[in-house]
Formats: sequence, structure tokens, C-alpha cells
Amino acid sequence: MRTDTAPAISRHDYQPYPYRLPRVALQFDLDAECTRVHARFEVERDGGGLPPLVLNGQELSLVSVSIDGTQLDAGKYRLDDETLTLFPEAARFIVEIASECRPAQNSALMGLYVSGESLFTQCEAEGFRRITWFPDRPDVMSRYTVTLRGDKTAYPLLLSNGNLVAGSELENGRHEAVWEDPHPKPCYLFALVAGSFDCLERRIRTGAGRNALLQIYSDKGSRNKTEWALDCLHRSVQWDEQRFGLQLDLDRFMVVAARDFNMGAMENKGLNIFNSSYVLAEPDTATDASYHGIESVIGHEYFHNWTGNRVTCRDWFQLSLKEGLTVFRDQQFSADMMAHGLSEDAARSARAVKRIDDVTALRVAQFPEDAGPMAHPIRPESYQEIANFYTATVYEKGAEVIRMQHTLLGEEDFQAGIREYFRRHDGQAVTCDDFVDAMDSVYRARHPGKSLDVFRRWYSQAGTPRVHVTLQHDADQGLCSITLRQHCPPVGIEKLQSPPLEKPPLHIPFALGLLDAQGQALALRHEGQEHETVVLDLCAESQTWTFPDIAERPVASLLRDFSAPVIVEYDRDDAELALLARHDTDPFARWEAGQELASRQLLAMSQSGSAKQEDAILIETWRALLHDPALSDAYRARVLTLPATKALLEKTDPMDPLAVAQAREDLRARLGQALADSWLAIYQACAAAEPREYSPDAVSSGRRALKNLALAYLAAGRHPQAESLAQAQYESARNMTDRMGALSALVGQGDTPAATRALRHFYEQWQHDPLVVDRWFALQATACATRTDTVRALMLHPAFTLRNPNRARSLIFQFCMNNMLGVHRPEGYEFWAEQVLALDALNPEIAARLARAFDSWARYAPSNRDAVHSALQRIQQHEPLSRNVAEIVSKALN
Ligand code: 0A1
Ligand code: ZN
Repeated sequence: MRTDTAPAISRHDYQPYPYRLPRVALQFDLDAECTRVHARFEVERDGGGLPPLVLNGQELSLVSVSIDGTQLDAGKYRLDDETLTLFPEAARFIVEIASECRPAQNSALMGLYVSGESLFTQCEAEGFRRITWFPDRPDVMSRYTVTLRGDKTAYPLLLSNGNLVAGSELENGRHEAVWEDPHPKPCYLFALVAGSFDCLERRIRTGAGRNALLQIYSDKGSRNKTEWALDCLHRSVQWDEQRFGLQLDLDRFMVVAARDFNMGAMENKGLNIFNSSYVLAEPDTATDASYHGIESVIGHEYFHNWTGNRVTCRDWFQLSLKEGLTVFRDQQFSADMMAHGLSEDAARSARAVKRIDDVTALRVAQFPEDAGPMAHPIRPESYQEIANFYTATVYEKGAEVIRMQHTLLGEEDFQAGIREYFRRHDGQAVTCDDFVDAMDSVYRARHPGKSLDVFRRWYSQAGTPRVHVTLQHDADQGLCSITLRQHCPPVGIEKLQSPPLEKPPLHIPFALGLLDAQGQALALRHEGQEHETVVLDLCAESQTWTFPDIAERPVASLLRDFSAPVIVEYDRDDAELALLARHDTDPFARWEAGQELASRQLLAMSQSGSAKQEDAILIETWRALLHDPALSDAYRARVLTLPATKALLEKTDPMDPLAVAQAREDLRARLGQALADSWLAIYQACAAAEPREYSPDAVSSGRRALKNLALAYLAAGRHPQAESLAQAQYESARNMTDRMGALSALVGQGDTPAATRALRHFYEQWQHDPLVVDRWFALQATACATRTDTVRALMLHPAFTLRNPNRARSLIFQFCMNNMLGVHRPEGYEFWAEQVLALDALNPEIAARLARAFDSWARYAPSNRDAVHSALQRIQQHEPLSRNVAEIVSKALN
């Protein structure tokens, strides 16, 4: 067994960097095989003494190092694998370092790397140290001047942060560009791009009267696929001005699409680098989901320009300071865009759809994380490898924690809090506490006697809290009392602690409504006013609220709009859930009631081996929802989708993934059959309404979602017309959403001749488009009938490679993480371990993400548990193993 685990870095050990580096000049002689970097920086010491100057570096070759122009002999500095230490003799001096790196050998895609024929950088979190020796930490902020030199034919475009201030021709077919970034920044926001690209651009005038140039760069020949991204960028600029009062502070804002990219995108100051999957879209190749994904990621990276770049993180433990806040902002942006131009009711429904999608993502990814071996607070206490902490908890739960502050303060005061945050901290590297302090100052001023003191605990507590609800009704007095009791069981390493960790109560804003037996909303008197929804401030372990003038025992509508990231425990019968699913006036809680009803059915089926269960109430509820004319198509598509297998598994102990996934398939088939006529009618109505011109707006994409859901149910129920409808839709589809909907219905029928034909046709037609080929792999990876041998065969396809993260994700990740019926078998777990190791040799960040596929293994039923355990041990014993994967498996095996 390995014993050489990396030391953990602790939040409490933070020390400010002992020097300032106000100015940095970088010179690059770009070459894919060997790039020479010359770094020159001014160093200043404010305090007393002259501590050593420790610089980070990785996989660099040192050429020379000098101080104030004098080259240092080897005895005058200390060099090891990860640091270069200098020993200053004055409080102000200039360091110059010449070094070399090897972009073409860089398969980890951190630092300077090659994608296609071009050069890109990725510096967050700790990639800058692969470019030059430097204090690679976010609290060291400098002004950068960057000189790029390269071959003019290979690299006609030379881009970096800020403004292009000079350009010239050099000898030997080379040229040079000089960029100056007027804003001080930490090195993780540095970027350069060199290559040959198409560019789509728009000149805009900001609300503050600044003329700015927005540009989207992409591979040659793909300019027509960047119009949507440019639109999204323009709308992001406008939205941030209007909703947050935040102006673009640059003359030029560039987005560049890269085919090889580890994550979604990166907010480098003025030069965002994107995974091409979040840039390129045209109706024929991108689905509605891709259009919406692009909108949200373009928004996200743009919004970082303030929340992340103007005010950045003091250290990486504060990552949620920028990520939670920026995810909250991109969620609000998408919701506002979805609702834009709709009537009040339609806008409410569109917002609810966005909320449902966000909460679903939280439950599928973050809830399991918060209950597993990687559980951590949104502000982690320690890590071995920071790349492992770009998690659903830091991002999505982090966004929920910001959202709760928004709920507690309200829009107006929240915006006042944001203004206060920037007033205090513009240009600084700060902490999560600094953010809450700014919000708290407004909260206290507006609500004398209240504070965010208890609320802050959300930043330091891991685990999903549970809120137990009891309702008591006193018919004589017409009083209804609601008691909320919270507890948060120990998770992850907390379980090993003795005595058990004390987890103090959190401040939970709990939105509540009450309905009468007919489903009519009741008025609730609370803090002197009447409301249909009240937000209760649960701050203690248990609290009770009493509402007067409630004549009959009401039906409780709980955690409306998902006002807090908690699990609600409330004992009620199916009839009550059915009533809420039909009538709740809060669209989120209404959806939730339907999901709960379906969950109960699915869990009963999974425990009884899918033996026939009484399902009349579910079918009748589904039928009523199918035919409710007041519901938007997008909302109906969400309401009629069964809960995700991963979310269902969280409700079981021990977990039997195969049984739950099979129950879900069986219930889909049952609903497909029992409601076949309705599905067919809906399908036809939606298909008839499809306009010629494609648009990803909320109404059109909602209609397509419902149509393709109906087709999926017909296919699941083996309806005699399903195959011909799917085939006809495949052949006549004018957009990728419909083409994929049809193909997925065909492939869902198993290895039929029609499915095989369509898959072959699809590949032939789209083989030139990498993002569409990714869809082709992903669809097969997640098909019900796919097993390990199918995936192994697909890996032999000439289009497959592990080196491109999107391609690896489309096949390997999709199979291991999203094909429950395929992977949860001994040979599936073995395959997974093999792929984690294969990827680790190329790209540790990507490998570590795959290594988390079975984080919940300790809660599996014994046979699955033992098989994952052996696979984990196999990974752990492998040498060499990256720090990234080693941290994940050692936590999983703890
Ligand atoms: N800050 C980016 C996320 C990001 C993090 C690390 C990366 O390196 C592989 C890339 C991107 C965001 O939140 O969008
Ligand atoms: Zn981000």
C-alpha cells in the first residue's frame, strides 16, 4: 500500500506572502516543442526582515536567474522539484528568470499547452507555475506586460490579457505582440493564446458610455457557430449593468474556444478561454440544452470579471467566494433571460423551470458529495490537491448559500450589500467572511436585532441538513402550528471523530405555504402581515410558529422555491402529495410533490424487485398534469420526468443501484403504456407547432422538451408507432434537439435494425464535427443496453481518444457515471479502475474526476460494495499515482 500521501494544506495555516510584486513583464518565445519564457518582476518588502523569496515552479527547465541584473550562481539559490528559493539582500529588487517549458508534451492541459495547432494556457488554480517560477497564489496581485513572439504562419494571432499596445515584424518569419493589462491581477488570471482563428466581433457602447470590442475567436471555418455566444456575451454585459450595476471595465473582451480543455471555461481577465462545447452552436449541431449551457457559461465567465477578478480570493479555501457568488449570478441571469418577454404567469413558470433544473443538478451531484467521503464545507478546511475542490459543493451549494442571503435580505438590500462589498474590497484578495460582513452590515442596519452570525455557519459545516416538520392543528381555536427541527448528521471524515462532532444549528430560511383541502392558498399572518408564502427564520435546533384563522387542518406546502439546500422530512400520505402536485400555487413545491409521489412508487418497486405495485394514484396524477392546460410545456416536461436514479439512491440505505435503475426503467414503461393515448396526442400537438425557424427560447425549447419526452415514453412503453415516429422525426429533423430526441428514442429500443441504421447514418453525416461526434459516443455510452464490452468496442473506434477531455467524458465518464444499468457490475468497476489509471498517466485532473464515480460505494449493498472496494485498492496500489487521484482514493478508502 502507498504511504507517501501528500501533506494536507490547512486553511488555518494561511500566511500573507512576505513580498509585493507590483509589476511583472513576461516575454515568450513561443514554440510548441520548447517555449522560452523570460520573466522580470519587481519585488518589494513592506515589513521588517528579509525572509527567503519562495517561488513555485513545475516541470520547468531553469536557464538563468538574476537579481538586479546580476546572474546568480547555483550556490546563491535553492532549486527543487517544486520551488526556487532566492535569498534577498535588499527590500526592493528586480528578479529576472529565464526558463523553458514543453507545450506539446503537456497532456495535463495545465500551464501552456497545445490544442489543435494552437497554443493555450490554463493557470487556475496552480497552472502558472508550469509557465514560470512565481508566487503562484491568488493574493499576490501584479500589473502585467506580456510580449509574445512566434512564427507568423503558425501563430498569426498572438493574444494576451488587456490591451494590444504594440506589434512588429521580426526576423525569420516571426512577429511580436505586446499586451498590457491595466488591472492588477493574480497570476491564475493570466492567459495567452497563439494560433490561427476566425473572429466574430461586435462594437458596443456600455451604459457608462465606454466603447468596447467584444470578440469570439474559434477554429477556422466555425465563425458562423459563434453568433449565439456573441449574443450571450452582449446580453451578459447589459444584464450585469442593469441588475448588478456592474460595468465592463475593459476596452476589449475576448473569448477563445479551445477543443481541448479540462473544464467548462476560464475567466482570465479580458481573455476568457472556453471549452469549445460552451461556444459553438448552430441549430443543426447544438441542442437546446447546449444553447442554454452556452448562455449560462458565457454569463458565468463574464460575471467573474467583477466577482472573482476585480475582487479575488485571498487563498484557495475561499474559492466559493467567487464561485458560489458567480454561479448564483449566472443562475439569475439565465432565469431572467428565460422569463424575458413573457407574461407574468409564463415568466413565473419559466423561472420555476430554471429553479427545478438547478435543484435537480444539486441533488444529483452535490447531495451525494455532501454525504460521501469527499464531503466538505463550501469553504473547505484542508486539501491535498486544490484541483479536487472545484466541486459541486463549492460551486452549487455555494450558490445556494448566496441565494439564502438574497432571500433573507431581499433583492434591494442584497444589491446594497453587493455595493458595500465592492466599496470595501475593490482591487483586493479577500475571504468569504469579508463578503458576509458586507451583507451583514446591510442586514443589521435594516433589521435591528438580527444578524448573519448564525448564518455564517453554512461556510464551515459540511453535510446536507435535515429539517423535520410537524404540523398541529387546533380546530377549536383555528390555530395551526408548524414546528421545524433541524439536524445535520456527521459526514465523511466527521464520522471517524470521537467524541462525535458537535454541529450547531444553522440559519435556515424556510418558505412555507398552507392550502385548504381543495388546494386553495390560505392567508398566513406572520410578523403583522398576511402572506401566501412566509419565510420562517429557523435559527435554533427547534422552533414553532403558530398561524391563526386556519379553520380546517391544512395541507402544508414546504420549502417553497427550495428556499434552502436541505432535506425535508415530513410524514404525509400519497393523497396529500397528489393534491399538492395538482394544485400547489408554488410551482416548485408543486413539482416537488409529484416527484415525491413518483419516488415512493419507484422505491417500493426497487425493493420488491419491480413486482407490480398499486400505482393508480401516480398514474391519475400524471394524467391530470399531462392535460392541465394552465401548465407551460417546459414545466410539464419537468413535472412528468421521473426523479433521477442518483437522487433516488440518496433516499436508500443500503443502495442497490441496479434495482433502482431497473425500477425507473420499468415505471417509465408502465407510464408510457398507461398514458399512451395522451403521450401520442401531446406528441402530435407539439410536433405540429414546431416552427420552421429554430429558436432556443423558453417556449420553443419547452415545447421540444415535452415532445421528445412524449416520444421517449412512447418508446419506453413499446408503443407500436414509437419506432416509426422516431424514424420520421430523425429523418425530418431540422435541429439537433429533435434529431437527438429521435435517435435516443430509437437507441432506447435496443439493438434494433432501425437504431443501428440511424447511428451509422448519424456518424457518417457528422463525423467532421467533434462536438457532434461527442454526442454520438455519449448516446451509446448511456443507452440501456450498453455494457462494458460495448464501451470497449467503442474505444477502438478511430474517432476515440483519451487525450481529448470532451471525448473521454463523452464515452468513459458517461458510461461510468450515467449508465447505472451498464456499469454497476464487477466488470464495470474493473473497467472504471483501468480507465482511471489510463487517464492518470495523461491528465490527473480528469482522472481524479473519474475516480469519484463511485464515491457512495460504502453505502452500496454488499456485493457492489466489495467489488468497488477491490477496484479502489487496485487504483491505490498503482505506481505512479498522481496527487489528484491519490487524494480521492485515500478519502474513499478511509
Ligand atoms: N474558474 C473557472 C473554473 C476552472 C477551474 C480550473 C480550470 O482548470 C482546469 C479551468 C476552469 C470557472 O469557474 O469557470
Ligand atoms: Zn467560476
